Amino acid sequence: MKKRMGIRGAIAAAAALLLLSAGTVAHASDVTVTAVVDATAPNGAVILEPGESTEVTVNLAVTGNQVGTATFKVYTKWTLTAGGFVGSEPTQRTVSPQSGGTTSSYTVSAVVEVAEGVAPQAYILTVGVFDIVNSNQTGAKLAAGDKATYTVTVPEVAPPTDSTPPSIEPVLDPSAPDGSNDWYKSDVSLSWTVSDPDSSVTTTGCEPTIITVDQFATDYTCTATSAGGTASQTVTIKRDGTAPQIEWVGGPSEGAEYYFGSVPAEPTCEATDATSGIDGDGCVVSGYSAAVGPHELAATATDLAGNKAGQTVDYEVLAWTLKGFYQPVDLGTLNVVKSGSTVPLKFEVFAGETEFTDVSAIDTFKVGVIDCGSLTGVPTDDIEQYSTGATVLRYDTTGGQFIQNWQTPKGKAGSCYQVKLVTDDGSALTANFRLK
Ligand SMILES: [Ca+2]
Ligand SMILES: [Ca+2]
Repeated sequence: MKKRMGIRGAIAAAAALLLLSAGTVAHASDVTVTAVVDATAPNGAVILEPGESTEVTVNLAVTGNQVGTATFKVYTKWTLTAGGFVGSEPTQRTVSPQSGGTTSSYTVSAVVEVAEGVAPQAYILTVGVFDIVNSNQTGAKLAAGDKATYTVTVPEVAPPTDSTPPSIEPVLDPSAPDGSNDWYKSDVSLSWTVSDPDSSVTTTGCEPTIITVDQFATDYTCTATSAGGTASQTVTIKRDGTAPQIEWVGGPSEGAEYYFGSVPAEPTCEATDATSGIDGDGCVVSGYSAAVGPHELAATATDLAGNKAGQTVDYEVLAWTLKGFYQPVDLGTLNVVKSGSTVPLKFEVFAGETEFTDVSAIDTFKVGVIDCGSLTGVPTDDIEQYSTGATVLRYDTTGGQFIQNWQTPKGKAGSCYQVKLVTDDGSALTANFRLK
């Protein structure tokens, strides 16, 4: 007997579970439990955005005759996901035996929440009881009754309003041209700051870039579009980090030596620049000299970006070689000569191996009185040979030398004189005389 009753009870429980899932009234029972969600709003509704939740009250009524004790369960939490409602956190209630015509009530507080990402539309939550267990296996038993429904509407998210296009700002490093005339001389880093707090942005031409090579003026444009419209910004970048090229035109050669009188004329220079061009000063030469001594020529040029170029040429101007005075005059001694006589000053002038034969190479011939006392101790030498020719400077082709005939002052016996012959290059020969 007990065994057969147990079989019937199992069949009844299976039928109850089946009916619960089907959402209809259990006709095989004498008593039903009817679920109603939110007594103040039967078949109520709520609007919840993703992430929001609300509390609801589930009212349950058990009506009719029930022989033994029974239990049922109901969820206290419902989560709306992309796949529908998922119940959790079940709570259990116990129904005591009751006679026909009576009703017992049960209240369950529950939470309904909407997960993030749920699409906007209306969803129907169906609430019912489950896991009904009856202590008696015969007679009137508890079974599931009607289910309640509850509508949860996930609203359309209102599109953001945006009436302004994105803001665009170029970010430059260096922040401003570091050369003259708006030229950059160093590498230029360009990026863009694009923003729109109101809506999403798409961009064109806003990729960061680095300009490392010289270029003429080039435009870079960043265009950005949002729901508020399209904006664009343009920056112009020109770069010249290269100094001009300089070329000498004529002039002395680097490291060269020139004898005085043979120095090349002052050179000019030409400057070229591939990108920004040469500034108004052009190519400038300084330091030229044809005088005896070492010299350094400098050529300088600046381009419009401010890059400077310079070149130098070092050369030396050599003095002439003066030989003489020859006999009868002696150098390093005090020549003694009769007052009023004419002394031939004989000498040669060479530029390297080349001998000058033109009197134009001679700059000056000067005679000055000097204090004989300053010559004390200097050996003396009598001049026995006096000149008979012209008293002017000439080149004597026979002797292969210059002759400057100097007529000594008359009536100046006892006086001392110094003669000094200076050539065009500044070289000089001097000799001292005492008249007798
Ligand atoms: Ca905007
Ligand atoms: Ca340049």
